[in-house]
Amino acid sequence: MTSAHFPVRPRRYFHSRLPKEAQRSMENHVGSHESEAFAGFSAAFKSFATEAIHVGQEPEQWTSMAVVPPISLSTTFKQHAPGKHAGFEYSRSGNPTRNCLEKAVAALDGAKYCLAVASGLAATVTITHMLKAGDGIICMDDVYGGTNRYFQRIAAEFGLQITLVDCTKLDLLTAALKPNTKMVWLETPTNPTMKVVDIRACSDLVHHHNKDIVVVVDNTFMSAYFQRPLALGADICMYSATKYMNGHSDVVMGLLSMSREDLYDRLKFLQNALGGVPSPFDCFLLNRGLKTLHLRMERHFKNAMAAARFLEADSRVERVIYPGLPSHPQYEVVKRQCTGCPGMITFYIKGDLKHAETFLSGLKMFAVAESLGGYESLAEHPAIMTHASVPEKERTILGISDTLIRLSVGLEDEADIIEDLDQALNAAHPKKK
Ligand code: P1T
Repeated sequence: MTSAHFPVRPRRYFHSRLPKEAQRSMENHVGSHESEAFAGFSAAFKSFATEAIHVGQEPEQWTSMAVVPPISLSTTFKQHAPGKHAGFEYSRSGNPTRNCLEKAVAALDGAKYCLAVASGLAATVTITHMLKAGDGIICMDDVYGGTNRYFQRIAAEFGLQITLVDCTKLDLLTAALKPNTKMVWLETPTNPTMKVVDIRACSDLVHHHNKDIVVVVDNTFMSAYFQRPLALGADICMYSATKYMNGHSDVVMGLLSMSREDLYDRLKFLQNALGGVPSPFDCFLLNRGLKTLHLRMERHFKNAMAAARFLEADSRVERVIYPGLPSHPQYEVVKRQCTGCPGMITFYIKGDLKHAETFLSGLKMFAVAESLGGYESLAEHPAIMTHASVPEKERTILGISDTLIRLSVGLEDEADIIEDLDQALNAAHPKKK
């Protein structure tokens, strides 16, 4: 038996341990959001915080009864006899610390299974290895630059047919479906133009066409706290866990959640056979990060909402794209599909490249840096930084222009965030005396 056979705890198992009366009172309780920013959004997922803190972490699994899962650094595990082991053989195929993390993430995604891999891109590569030369992938037109680069410059070289489609338009998705289509890759909200895809509508459409097409959602921007792609019909929920899931900008990791056993068996095989697994120390850190995911995301939303409103009202800003604002083109989908919005804001500054650069250099608290989803506020210029590998023609069509700026609003004090944005806007557009 390998670690793959350790069952993920059934969801809501705490619930079933409670006295009947407490169970009844909990059944009426839906997770509550505290900030007014959440008005109109779907209710929080039930028992999310409890599961983030407890699922997969049971002290009884260790002879020491450690409350915090230990970091199991051993690369190999003693067998009672050849082929007869206690759940673990070799750390690439299964590791106790990784196991705790995978169980917790599966619960948070409402999934039966989860697999952790070495990075978000390793997750993308692992999934794509389920396909073979000649198969077709439909990919959302706006995705993280590295995902675009992998599909167009590596997977395509191996004979996979990549078609980029704006999946916010269902007729375009319908037209793109071909007999060889094996996978539809959605990212929502998209990086960096924040387009929101209706996961339920796309999954239904694709599966109605052919139930065997695998629908993947890159859930990096929303995190498990704000969006559950599997409950909306997707087959695989994928993360760059480097971002919100970890939340502390100190781990690079990818995660894959799924409930279909056939997909799990194949991806578990690929996780081991391709070999891109995370270290036990990184698993420990990520597992720890999950414990505060709910608290962090609520604060990211509150801060980002305030920053988005400030920017939208500012005459030095051309346009703000934030899914939490009623001005977002897919605002109705967002409210239906998500329980809140993350700290990611994209905006166009008035002027040209010089204004964008002066704004970025003028920031004092925000760090100009790639990545996102950590406790600290970051700002970047996608055309020069994260999306430089996207061909210029595609960038132009997508609106990744010289004046586009992407913010990852952190957990600092709201007033300080706005003050920093304001003074950097002043640097780019000095007020006339
Ligand atoms: O960096 P890595 O953990 O390999 O994840 C890649 C990835 C996948 N999907 C999305 C939506 C992402 O944003 C990323 C990584 N993105 C950045 C580094 C960035 O600054 O946008």
